[in-house]
Amino acid sequence: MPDNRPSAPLPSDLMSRPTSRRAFLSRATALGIAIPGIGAAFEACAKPEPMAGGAAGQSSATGATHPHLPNPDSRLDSALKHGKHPSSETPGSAEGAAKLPFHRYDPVLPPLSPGRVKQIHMTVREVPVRILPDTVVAAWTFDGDIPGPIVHVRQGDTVEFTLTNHGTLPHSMDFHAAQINPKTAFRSVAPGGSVSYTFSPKYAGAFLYHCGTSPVLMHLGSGMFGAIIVDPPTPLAPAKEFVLVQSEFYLNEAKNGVAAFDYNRMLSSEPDLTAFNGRPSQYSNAPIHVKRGDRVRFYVVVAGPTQSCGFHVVGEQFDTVYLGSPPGNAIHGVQTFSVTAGGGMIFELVADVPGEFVFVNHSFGHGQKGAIGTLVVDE
Ligand SMILES: [Cu+2]
Repeated sequence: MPDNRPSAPLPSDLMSRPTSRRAFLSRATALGIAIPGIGAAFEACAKPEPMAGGAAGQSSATGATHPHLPNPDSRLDSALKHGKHPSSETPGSAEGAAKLPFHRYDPVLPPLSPGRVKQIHMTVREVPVRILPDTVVAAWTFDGDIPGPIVHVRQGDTVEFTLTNHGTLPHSMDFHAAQINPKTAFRSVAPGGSVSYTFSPKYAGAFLYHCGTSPVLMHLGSGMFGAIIVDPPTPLAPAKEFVLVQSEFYLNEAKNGVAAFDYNRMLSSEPDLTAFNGRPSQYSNAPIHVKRGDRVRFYVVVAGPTQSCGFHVVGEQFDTVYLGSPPGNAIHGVQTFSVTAGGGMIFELVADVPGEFVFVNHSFGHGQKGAIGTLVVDE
């Protein structure tokens, strides 16, 4: 039988797109869109101003030079001024890049820790990340990787969260699993400072977390995102569970072996690369393995910053897709379902046929750019 699997893209093919980039820039210039104001991303970030009102009882800031930064709010994106051309290049963002090893991001959902109070401490780090054997990006991260760590809690748990900023710009944390006043909890914290808040997830599901500092597009698009998985009170059926966070890469030409994220390119919505868990095609090269008869559960979270994911498994069908909080909101017998940017859904299949099954963003432009992998069902 012919092998009809989509092939993994070649990094070299994807990274050299001078024609399309030039075409984009000239088109953008002709249309007079967006390009002028983009620059002040860093001005908006770097010049904190006093915020009216204090922190609510649920959250606090410590150690920051400027404890009350402007509320991270995407509306501020429109307030960008003329000037610089922002990229993710910051003082530490290329340090040690040459010796940085490539590692596969483990997609396995970590087990629930005991206890109903979950203390989570993340650090902001502006560091290089090797996303392909031959490609290093200047990233803004939670805990030094793209995506940040997978958080696993249960509905109704008390999540005591602290973010400490070891970067050079203000950053923040927005948990989509929280219902909390964003103006206080999700506010930006200055370099050297921390912000803490407590929330209790009201719904089960697969949720995004991300930096919400203005411009959100730049922070989210430079690597500051991850997944928080919330279990329902009654556990779902036993399964092999995997978390896939889809994201896009909009990169400058590499300088000294490190490519910075480019805000102008992010506005184009035409990424160079896409990926599940921060490395294009990593699960094509090192597949995910399960055994025949396993129930397989994918928690698919889409960080974007802009594109959605039509999640599909070639040669399989989902027996259940939870559109919202499980165990409700289930649909059955599904071929493909779209998870929008900023969303998350749970996809289940029963691996009763052995073989190699490609999972992919069936919006195939993005699949071809790296949002693709292989599930191997062993006998
Ligand atoms: Cu940030």
